[in-house]
Formats: sequence, structure tokens, C-alpha cells
Amino acid sequence: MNSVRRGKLRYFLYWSIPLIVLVAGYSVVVAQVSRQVTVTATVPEKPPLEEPDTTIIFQGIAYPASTIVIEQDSVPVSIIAATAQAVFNVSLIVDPGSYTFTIYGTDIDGIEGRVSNFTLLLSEGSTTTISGIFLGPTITTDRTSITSGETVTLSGTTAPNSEVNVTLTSSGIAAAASIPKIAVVIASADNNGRWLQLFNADDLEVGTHSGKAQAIEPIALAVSEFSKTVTFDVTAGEEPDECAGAVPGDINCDGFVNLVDFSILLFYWNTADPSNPRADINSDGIVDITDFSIMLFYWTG
Ligand SMILES: [Ca+2]
Ligand SMILES: [Ca+2]
Repeated sequence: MNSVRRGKLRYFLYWSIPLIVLVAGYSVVVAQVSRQVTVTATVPEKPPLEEPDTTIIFQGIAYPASTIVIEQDSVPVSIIAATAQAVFNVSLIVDPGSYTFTIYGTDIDGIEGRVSNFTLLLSEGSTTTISGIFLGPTITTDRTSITSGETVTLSGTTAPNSEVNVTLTSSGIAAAASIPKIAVVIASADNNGRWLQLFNADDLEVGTHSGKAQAIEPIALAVSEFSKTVTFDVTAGEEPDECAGAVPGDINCDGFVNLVDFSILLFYWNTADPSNPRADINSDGIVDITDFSIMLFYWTG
């Protein structure tokens, strides 16, 4: 926490959780709560005779033509639409007090974005503007599990024509994969803010992968919050069964029933549940004369 004393004005910045403490009786308080989110509060010098309105304004970028929901202490208090350029501007009149405001958007595909929270102490008659909000992109995955040769597509929506950094964190199941591996791939959003990024299972290790996105819009190069996180698994490919379709007695699956197979049968002779299950041709749990007679029936030489 940073404590800043500037004249009579004192306010606190919590960098991890945006929290602004506003002290009544001063004209303007400006606080930068992140790289680009700014809180500006105008507070009356003297309490006016009539009970003044306490106003909070949210300004920022979400997704084109998206629905923006603002909750005040978990109760929805405003639902508005963002413009085609993804811009929103909401003004609310509230009672003075301390609140946590939650803001999130739902894009035109119905995908809900990650929430942003702002905790504020609003003094009577103040007008507080939170500007520079840039909600994280929406994100979804078309597959939850892929295997060799398959692809997964992560996609979503953000501000039009943004650059989208897709971060993939991989926790493989291989022995040396206890440390998550992180890769960042850059995708581009189109005129409608839609972005997508394909990943091929053959480029990823077997295990669980989680993806999240962050956008950089092209006008002011503002950087968004992160998106929600989606996960998908990469599973090991099925080994082709080279013995599929082999006749009984063709123990080594080379298409012939001959002396090679007979020598394998002899190796396992009188063995119960042999380590090569194909040697127990009739699958009765023992390699014996019955298996040998079946082998002779299919003998090709
Ligand atoms: Ca054979
Ligand atoms: Ca047998």
C-alpha cells in the first residue's frame, strides 16, 4: 500500500485491489489505480443545503454491441449496451457509502467476460469517474480434449482490430513437466472484435493446458484486463493396433501362421496367462495343445 500525502489531501492506493479512499471536503481527487484506469472524484467544498446527488460514472471498452452489467455489492444496478466500437459510459446515482462495484460484459455471441471489481468510498455529493476501463476479452474453447492430429480453437471478442495476446500455460503429465510452461501467441481481432487462435495437439505436450487472452487496442494502445481462463487436455494418441484383423495363431501379426508363431507358442508352452496374450490363442488362460491345434488349423506355412 502506498500512502500519499499532498497538502491536505491524503489518499491510499491499493495496487493489487483497486481501492480508493476519498476524503470529503476537497475539490478533486485523482488516482491512477492501474496502468490506465483512473479514478477522478469531485467533492463539494462545503455541504450544500439540499442533499446532493452522489454520482459514479464508469467509462471504458468492452466488446462491440455487448451488454454491460454493473453490480453494486453483488446487486445488478445497471444494464446498458456498448457501442459498435465497444465503448461504454454509465452514470449512476447512489447513496453515499462504501461499495464494491462489479462490471462485466456479455459479447454478441453470449459469452460472458471476466469481471472487474472496484471498491470505493463515495462521499456525499461527490462525482466519481472511473475511466480507462478495458474489460478482458471474452474467451471460449471449442474442444475440452484433443489428441494427436487434432486442433483446438480458442476464440472470443474484444475491441475491434485489437492485437490479442493468448497465453497458454501447460502443465504436462510427463516426468519433467511439473513446472508449467508458458507460451504467448499473438492473434488479431477483426473489425467486429472477433479473434481466434488455433493450437495443434502435435505442438503441445500431453497434459492440461489453460489459455487466457489480453488485448491491446489499436487507437491508444491501451492494454485490457486478462480474460477468463479456459482449459483443455491433450491426450496421448492411440497406438495403431497392428494385430487388428490378424487370424488366430498369427501370434506376431505378420500375416502368416508359420514356424515363427510356433516358436513363440513353444516359448509360452504350459504358461498360465502368458505375458504375450496372443500365445493363448483360445484365451482360456493356459498355453497348451488346444492352442496348438488351432494354430495348425490356420497354418499358412
Ligand atoms: Ca505369424
Ligand atoms: Ca489356451
